Amino acid sequence: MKTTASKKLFEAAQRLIPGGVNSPVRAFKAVGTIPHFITRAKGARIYDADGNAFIDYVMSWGPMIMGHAQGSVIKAIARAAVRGTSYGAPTALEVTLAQLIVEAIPSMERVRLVSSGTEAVMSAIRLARAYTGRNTILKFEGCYHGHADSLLVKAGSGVATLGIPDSPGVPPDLAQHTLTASFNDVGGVERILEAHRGKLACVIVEPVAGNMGVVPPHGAFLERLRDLTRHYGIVLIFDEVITGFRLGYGGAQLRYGVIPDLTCLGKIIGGGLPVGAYGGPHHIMKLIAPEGPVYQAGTLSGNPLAVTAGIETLKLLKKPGVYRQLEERGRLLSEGLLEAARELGVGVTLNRVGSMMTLFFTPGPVTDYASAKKSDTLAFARFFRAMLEEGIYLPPSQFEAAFLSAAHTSADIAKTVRAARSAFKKLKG
Ligand code: KE4
Repeated sequence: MKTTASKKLFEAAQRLIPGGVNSPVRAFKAVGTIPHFITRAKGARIYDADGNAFIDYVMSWGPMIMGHAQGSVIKAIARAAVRGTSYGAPTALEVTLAQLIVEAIPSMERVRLVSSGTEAVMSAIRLARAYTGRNTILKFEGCYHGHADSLLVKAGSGVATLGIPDSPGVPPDLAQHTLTASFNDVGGVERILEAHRGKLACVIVEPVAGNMGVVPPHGAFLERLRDLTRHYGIVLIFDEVITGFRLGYGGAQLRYGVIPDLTCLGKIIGGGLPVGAYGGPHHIMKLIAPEGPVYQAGTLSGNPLAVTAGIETLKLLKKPGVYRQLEERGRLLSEGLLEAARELGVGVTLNRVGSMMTLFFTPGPVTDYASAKKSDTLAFARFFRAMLEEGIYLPPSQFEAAFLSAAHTSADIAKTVRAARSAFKKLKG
């Protein structure tokens, strides 16, 4: 496969931009090859600077659920652009998007729009701390909530000990306020909540984890988190930046019937342009400035173009049958991949919820970060490269989610399964 143009662009990019990319995972470091510089995309396909075409399962890490360059979204953005790109003043568009969000997710009685998932989570954490008057937060190992300092923290030595920075530049005296438990480990959560009784502001969780690879909640995990946080007077935050409008029009909370206090959104609600959001009940959200004292602001929050793309995307998702097709295509792909792996004797585990999934190169099961880390990441990297050669663009890391869109056809899925069969053969070769 020709990669001359991408190679040249990557060399130029590395001279100007750290790692040659504007977000680390894009550098393909985990898969032992250079990134492909993309020039355009349409439907389920992306096209690189050397003219190679790929069926895309990254879909911009989730936002492009209706497919790339979707007709009505593009037309709406174009119409909005000629009216100006940013006013720094309120618009009717923001009211429309807020209305769509609170109608879809009733626990979000009030919502604040921001420009990224990181901003949404950072603001929700600050709000939970202000609302409870407490400083400590609890997250789960392997869950990623954006790059705000309080969230770049890893577990201390013992289960109830204080967090330690997971990146240089995060002050240890801030990291100590972040505790971590294992995903799906209710007992561990109970021990931490009891040991830190009266000190915890919030528990934040990806209701379906996507950032250790896809790991669904097992049994009554989410229900138990809801009961325990209510018992201890702790704010429960669902980080639905990935799952919001992905796992259904009401996100994971309506799919699983567990309602958090605060919800964070991103990705899909921007339709490929920068939008994040956080929201919850009126009695908590009224603390947010300028109504209340908790400060949060943003030059481009509620940007008219980004909000227009989000409105159009949600309108398309509201149409009957969209999620049924996403579910069906997700099932078709996962069954095809598992059948191919079984035929060729490759030990894998596939975790899927709806149209997001991860093929782990471990016999499994994968129920938390510790079991996800048992995956053979070298085998994954070889599989990734072999699939790329076959024209299939997977997320360039074992610990990410692959996403389908409404634009992926059953023919695309059949091609993907055929490609996987050849890739598995290469692995066994
Ligand atoms: P952003 O700031 O990247 O918009 O959102 C941060 C974020 C928050 N919460 C969850 C559950 C997320 O998955 C993310 C961002 N996801 C990553 C992919 N795992 C974005 C890709 C990247 O970092 O380049």
